[in-house]
Amino acid sequence: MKYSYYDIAPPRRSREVEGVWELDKKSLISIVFEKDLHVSIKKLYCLYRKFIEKLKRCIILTKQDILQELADAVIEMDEDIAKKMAQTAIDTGIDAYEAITEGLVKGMQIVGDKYEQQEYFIPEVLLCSDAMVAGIEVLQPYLPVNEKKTVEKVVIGVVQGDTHDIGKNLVKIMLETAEFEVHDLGRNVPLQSFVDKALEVGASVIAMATLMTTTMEGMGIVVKELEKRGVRDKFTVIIGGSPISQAFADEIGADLYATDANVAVRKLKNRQVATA
Ligand code: B12
Repeated sequence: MKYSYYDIAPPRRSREVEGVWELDKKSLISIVFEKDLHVSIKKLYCLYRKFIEKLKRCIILTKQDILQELADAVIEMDEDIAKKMAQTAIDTGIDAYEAITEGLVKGMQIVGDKYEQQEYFIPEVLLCSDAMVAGIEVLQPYLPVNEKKTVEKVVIGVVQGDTHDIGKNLVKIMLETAEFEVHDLGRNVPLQSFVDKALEVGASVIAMATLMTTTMEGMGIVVKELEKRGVRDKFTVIIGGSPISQAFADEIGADLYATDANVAVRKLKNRQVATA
């Protein structure tokens, strides 16, 4: 089990910790006065600082605490703490991918629940997502890089009508880490653009995301368009997003479906092995 000195205290904890510090500042002062010690204010301040440093070093974080702090930073919309805790995760040897999925993404899932229970609304959700992205930016350089260079190109995007792009961005990051060359069309992507871009860049994979049931059908239209243009065999079509299922992928004739970013990379890599 790895431990870290808790040098940066997130708000939730710092309130408790500051409470202790305040108490101890008072007791320190009272000792000085009770014992009638002749200590200058400067000396008193120095003693206090040293005392705090010792106290800080007594507070340790376990791996589970760090993951929880990452999740809390997202839920509490705190970009600074998300960045600091992401760095703490790295400094203490936590795997960057685990910090993303078991920390930041777990937090975002709770945000999703709060949104559905109307405890959070769109502005809050956007601030939470900013905190998640801030944490990911710190962790991304530490994601393991796949040694085997891949020449494959992927065109990725969120289908027309849908602007949810947090999950798609995660998939993009993981694909890039696995050395795929990713062409990101963004969100609310006109359906024809998937095919046009894939042909233009010579991609072998088309990855489509949606989080809305109302826009799922767009994925099927893209597959049909590939057939219509006689290029269906040139591409592996992979789809994902919370309303998507294997049954839906089968129904529209997509090649692969993945529940999360890691599974998406694994499935694409496995298929490379199969076709090599
Ligand atoms: C964040 C969020 C927003 C944010 C989006 C910010 C952004 N930049 O993305 C904001 C606040 C803007 C928003 C707006 C809206 N939202 Co919203 N939103 C959500 C929320 C709370 C979380 C989604 C999320 O980011 N999850 C975290 C990520 C990490 O998870 P994920 O996207 O599922 O991604 C994972 C997998 O699905 C997979 N994956 C994702 N993409 C891909 C792609 C591929 C190729 C593969 C293989 C895998 C894969 O990998 C990821 C994990 O590794 C969900 C509720 C929920 N519980 O999901 C509602 C939700 C998706 N929203 C919903 C709705 C209705 C809307 C609005 C229409 C609301 C409105 N009235 O205006 C608008 C959408 C407008 C539009 N046309 O797009 C509904 C959709 C309902 C439905 N079934 O159709 C949901 C389900 C909430 C609900 N229950 O009502 N939303």
